[in-house]
Order: sequence, then structure tokens, then C-alpha cells
Amino acid sequence: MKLDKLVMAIVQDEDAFHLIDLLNAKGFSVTKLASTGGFLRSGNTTFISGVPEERLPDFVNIIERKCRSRRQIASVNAMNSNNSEGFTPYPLEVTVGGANVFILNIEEFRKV
Ligand code: 2BA
Repeated sequence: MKLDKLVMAIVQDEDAFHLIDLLNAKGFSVTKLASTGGFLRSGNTTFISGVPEERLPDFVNIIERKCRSRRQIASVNAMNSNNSEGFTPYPLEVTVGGANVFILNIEEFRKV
């Protein structure tokens, strides 16, 4: 099978198991990595998958159907010039996801 595109999809942990079940059922090979968001510093899941070009729309469509956006409260540190502590945490509501999907061209794929 010719693999043309490398998909890296960062999804929320809550969506990961349903997503991998459906991708596998549709015949996609997927590697699942435990990852951490740099802003929220909480766990998320990164999928990497080599996909033939003609199957890319199907792959992305599955991600769109399975990954929901959610509101989350982040604790952000603000610089505080009024005290010696330096930083004061304050809550900030952010919308996370559905999914952040990077699609790269595969120059070469070998299974050895
Ligand atoms: P986090 O970095 O933990 O970001 C979680 C959510 O916080 C983001 O949701 C966004 O709504 C917000 N956010 C992130 N950085 C921010 C900032 N500097 N100021 C204000 N709000 C900020 P998403 O955009 O849906 O991102 C979800 C996760 O996807 C991220 O988790 C990160 O792990 C990954 N991600 C998103 N964009 C990326 C990129 N350009 N490169 C690499 N990873 C990315």
C-alpha cells in the first residue's frame, strides 16, 4: 500500500478510545501517543498515521465526527508587580479541540 500523507492529530483523551476504535474498524493503522498540552499542562492524545492520499478525506472525516470541542478552565500565571511573589494565578476559560490535525507529505515509507 502506498502511504502518501502522515497525519498527526492531537485530540482530547476523552475522544481517543472511540476514535481509535473507529479508525481501526475502517482499516487505518494508527499509533497512539500519550502527550501533554503545553498551555494547559494536562494530558492529551496524539495519533500518528500513514494514510494513502485517496483515503485522507475518510480519515479526516472520522476525526471530525469523533472529536468534540470542550470548554476548560485553565489556571494562568500573571506577572504581578504589586508583590514580591511575582506571579498570581487567575482562571481563564479556553475552548479545546475538537482536534488539531497536521497533514504532512511522506517522502518515503519503508517497512523492513
Ligand atoms: P494546550 O497547549 O494545552 O492548549 C489547550 C487550549 O488552550 C488550546 O486548544 C487553546 O484553546 C488554548 N491555548 C493554547 N495556547 C494558548 C495561549 N498561548 N494563549 C491562550 N490560549 C491558549 P487547542 O487549540 O484546541 O489545542 C489543543 C492542544 O493541541 C494543545 O494543548 C496542544 O497540545 C495541541 N496544539 C494546538 N495547536 C498546536 C500547534 N500549533 N502546534 C503543536 N501543538 C498544538
